[in-house]
Amino acid sequence: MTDFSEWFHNILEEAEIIDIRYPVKGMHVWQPQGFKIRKYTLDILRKLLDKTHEEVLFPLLIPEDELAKEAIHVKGFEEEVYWVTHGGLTELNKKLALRPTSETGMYPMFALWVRNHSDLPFRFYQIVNTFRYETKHTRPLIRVREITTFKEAHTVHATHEECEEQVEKAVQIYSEFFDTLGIPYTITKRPQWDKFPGAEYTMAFDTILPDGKTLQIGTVHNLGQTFARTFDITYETTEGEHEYVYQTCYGVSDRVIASIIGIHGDEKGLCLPPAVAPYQIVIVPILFKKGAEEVLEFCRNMADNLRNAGLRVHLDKRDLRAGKKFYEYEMRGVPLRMEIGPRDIENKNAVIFRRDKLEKETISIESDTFNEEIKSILDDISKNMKDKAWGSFNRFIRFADTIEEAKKGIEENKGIVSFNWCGDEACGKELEEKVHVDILGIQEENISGCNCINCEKPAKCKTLIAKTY
Ligand code: A5A
Ligand code: MG
Ligand code: ZN
Repeated sequence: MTDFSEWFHNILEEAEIIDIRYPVKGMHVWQPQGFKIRKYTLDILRKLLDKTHEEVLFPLLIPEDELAKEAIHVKGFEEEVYWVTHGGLTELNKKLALRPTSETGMYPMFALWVRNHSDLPFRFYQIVNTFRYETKHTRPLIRVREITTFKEAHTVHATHEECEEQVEKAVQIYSEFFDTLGIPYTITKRPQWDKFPGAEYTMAFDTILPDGKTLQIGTVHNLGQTFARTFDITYETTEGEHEYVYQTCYGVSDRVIASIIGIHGDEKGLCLPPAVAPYQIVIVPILFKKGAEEVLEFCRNMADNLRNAGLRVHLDKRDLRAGKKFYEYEMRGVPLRMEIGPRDIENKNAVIFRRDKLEKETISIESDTFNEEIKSILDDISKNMKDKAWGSFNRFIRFADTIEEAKKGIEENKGIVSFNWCGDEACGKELEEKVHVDILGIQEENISGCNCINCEKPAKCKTLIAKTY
């Protein structure tokens, strides 16, 4: 992959994931193939969240006065908010914001819902579109102005301690989510000056795309009592006193789908993890004039059989050269292809082709455990894709002892450089300038016995930098 950006744009178009020709900057159309990948990705996320969360749905519009209430929060988003100012020809006396995120839409309602300690804790999430008037270069799925797949969770607790535990739990949920998708990541604490507006602290997940630039794919925020105080969210304790609640929120977006596509793809196109592939298996019948009907009948039975075992199977009966079909399914990233011709049926064999390894293999179709074997091959594909992705990811990470080494690491190896740092804002910003990078965050706190790579004062933490999307 010589130019990742070009590859990414081409594959979105060729595989019919997203059409970027929609005439509003930063807003794109999900096509059927893309929509399916998105749907299966969300199915995984919903399944993980539904164990401990409940799904809700809030309105898109937030009144100006609610959005403005939390001063730090609104300051962080003011340049990115889209406004609705008119209803038809009538100017609204209260402007309405398209949510850039939903804290200020949800929390006035939370204030009504939380009454006493028995109402707590609660954990809600919603999957919605949010709007951000991004000024940095927009890119499909990566930096969009309509985030079409914004999953935001919001939790409310009685104690600060419970909030910290919730942050840990959220980090675990996202780790499991990315693991299922085979997406590698780092988990760091964002520098204080770059945390989510209104948060006490922010934990970030970053992955690395094939060009060596990092992409923030998820964040978990401990909001402390900031919003509880602003929106007056209180509960009555057993002693009859009124206390402010503690809150967390965490979110992921379309960037997860960008990562699935970008990280697993190759020169031949998409390579989809079985968990999200629209078709996990495609069966291509190899037809000759003689015996074509038998072959088709055999393939139909096999497809039904695999579908009954819970797999997503497509039987491609089109009158096209097999080679043309192979090319298409490789480009579309179908994890497993089966080729079945008259000779295979005779020999009770099928030729399978693994998209991850680009290798053919002959398997027996006779055995009682055929479906199970296919499932275990799909599992092996998932595992192999994950291992491969982590391998490339780890090659992108270097440790640096000096600023020169850090610069060299970023220039030559791309990816992430880790180093010891004092943790001071002024030093951090100077370092970002010197190396032309962003600080992703702190990976390890409370280290001692070494010095800051930049100012040489005692180092307090191990930190990661990279060129970022
Ligand atoms: N309410 C909290 C959860 C929140 O809004 N956090 S956030 O601002 O950090 O956004 C959550 C995630 O959305 C980010 O980690 C990032 O992965 C993604 N994101 C943010 N801006 C985006 C954009 N313009 N396009 C695509 N994804 C975006
Ligand atoms: Mg932003
Ligand atoms: Zn320093």
